[in-house]
Amino acid sequence: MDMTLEQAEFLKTLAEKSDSGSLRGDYSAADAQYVVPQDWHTYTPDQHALWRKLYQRQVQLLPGRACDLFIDSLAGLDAAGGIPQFDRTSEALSRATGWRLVAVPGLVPDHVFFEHLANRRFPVTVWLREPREFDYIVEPDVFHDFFGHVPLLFNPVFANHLQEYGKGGLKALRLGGLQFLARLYWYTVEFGLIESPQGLRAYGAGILSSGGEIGYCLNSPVPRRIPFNAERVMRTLYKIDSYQDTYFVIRDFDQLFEDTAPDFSPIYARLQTLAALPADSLLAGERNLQAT
Ligand code: HBI
Ligand code: FE
Repeated sequence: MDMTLEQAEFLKTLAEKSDSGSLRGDYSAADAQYVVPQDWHTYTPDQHALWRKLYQRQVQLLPGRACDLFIDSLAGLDAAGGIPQFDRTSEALSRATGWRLVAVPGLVPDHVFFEHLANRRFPVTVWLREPREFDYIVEPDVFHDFFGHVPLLFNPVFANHLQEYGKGGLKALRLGGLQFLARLYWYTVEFGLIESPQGLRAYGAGILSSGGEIGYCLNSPVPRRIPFNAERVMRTLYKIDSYQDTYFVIRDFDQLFEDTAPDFSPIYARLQTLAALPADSLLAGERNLQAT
C-alpha cells in the first residue's frame, strides 16, 4: 500500500494501542479499503490444527447457549476442518444475503469498516492467534471474525441490520456520534443476548467465539441482563478486556432491525448533553432479566 498520511496515522495509533506495541497484521499489501489477499495457501498445518481445536471446543459449548439461528447457520459453513477459504464462503453468502467476506490484516479505520458494512462486505482478519492465546485474545483474529460473525450474516434480517449499521456509522462519523454507535455495536453484534422459548441465548460474536464468556453471560448471577433499548445502550460504557457487566436482550432480530432504523441524530444530540452510564448501571425501573 502506498500509504496516505491518514493510513500511516491509523497504523501508528493501532500499534501504540496494541499490547505488543506493534501491529499483528501485515498492512503493507493492503489496498485503499485495507483489503489484502487471504493467501490461504500460506496457513501452516499447525495453524489449521489450532483452528480445528478452537472450533471443536467452541462448537461443543453452543447447544443451550447460542441462538438456534447461529447453530444452524454455522453447521452449513463446513468450517470444522481448517481455516476456511473466504472466497468459497462468499459464494454461498452472496447467494443467501448478498454479503461477501473481504480479507483484512486486522482492525481497520472506523470509516473504512463502516464503508465495508454499508456495501455488504464483512472484513475478516487473515491471521490466527497463537496457541498461548487459545483462551483469550484482545484483538479480533480469523477465529473471532469468522466463527463469531459470519454465521449470522446468512440471516436476512440480521444482514439487513448490519448494512444499515454501516450506513449509520458513516452518518454518525459526520455527526460526532461514533462513540454512541460503537456502544450499540458492542452490546448487540459483539455481546448481544436474545430471548428464546427455552430462555436467553447468545447471538453476539464476542460471546460465541469465547470459551469462557458463553457460559458466564447466561449462568453467572453477577452481570445484569436488561431488555434492549437503543438509547440506553448508546449511553452505556463498555469494557474491552473483561467479561461484560451488563448484557442487553432483544426479543428477536426484527426488534434489532426496527429499533435501530430511526434517524439517531436527535438521540446523539441528547446523549452529548448527558453523562455516559457506567457499564454496571441498573436504572430505576429497569428489569434485570433471569437467564433461564
Ligand atoms: N476493523 N477489522 C475490523 N473489525 C472490526 O470489528 C472493527 C474494525 N474497525 C473499527 C471497529 N470495528 C469499531 O470501531 C466499530 O465497531 C465501531
Ligand atoms: Fe467482532
